[in-house]
Amino acid sequence: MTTRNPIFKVALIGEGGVGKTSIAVRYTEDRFDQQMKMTIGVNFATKKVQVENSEITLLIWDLGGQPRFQDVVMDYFRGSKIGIAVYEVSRSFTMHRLDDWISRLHSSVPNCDIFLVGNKIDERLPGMGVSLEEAQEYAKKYNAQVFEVSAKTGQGVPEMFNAVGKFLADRYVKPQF
Ligand SMILES: Nc1nc2c(ncn2[C@@H]2O[C@H](COP(=O)(O)OP(=O)(O)O)[C@@H](O)[C@H]2O)c(=O)[nH]1
Ligand SMILES: [Mg+2]
Repeated sequence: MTTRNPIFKVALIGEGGVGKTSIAVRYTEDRFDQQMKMTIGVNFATKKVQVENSEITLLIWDLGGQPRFQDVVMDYFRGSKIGIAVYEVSRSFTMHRLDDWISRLHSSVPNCDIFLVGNKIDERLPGMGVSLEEAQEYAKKYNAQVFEVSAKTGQGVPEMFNAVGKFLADRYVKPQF
């Protein structure tokens, strides 16, 4: 069978400070930086994901989340296949602010699928912030899968991106006959 290596654009979205850049860096470089610099504009990273018999490449767009950059980032959504919508599990407003980010993404790419990702689980205090159940309830309106991760420890990060890869392969990579 011919092996193809399709490339899919994946956009990280969410408030500044929730850990979008840290998640991308953890996944693509397997490191963590406690003093991550604020993202200005957009960063790119690529990584290959093996999904059963096919290898796909994720082109990860990491957009600056600061309000004054929002006009700039609009155009960058174009062509995204998945929006990874990131919130911080200890700060529930960062999850609710995702409505805004997702509607912006959808105004550019109406059918873009959403993954909901709660970051910084290493800092979670019992009974505080967003529970997994609350996130799953919130995710329903976007038909989104939910993952909880820590860019700091790496917990859940490869599993989340593997699920993204599997989702893309199931949806877009058809056997060639
Ligand atoms: N404790 C903890 N801190 C994190 C985690 N991910 C990111 N951070 C910190 O949160 C801050 C913002 O991270 P950054 O990746 O720049 O967020 P972004 O603005 O969404 O790209 C930085 O100081 C990171 O070191 C995590 O999983 N756990
Ligand atoms: Mg950033």
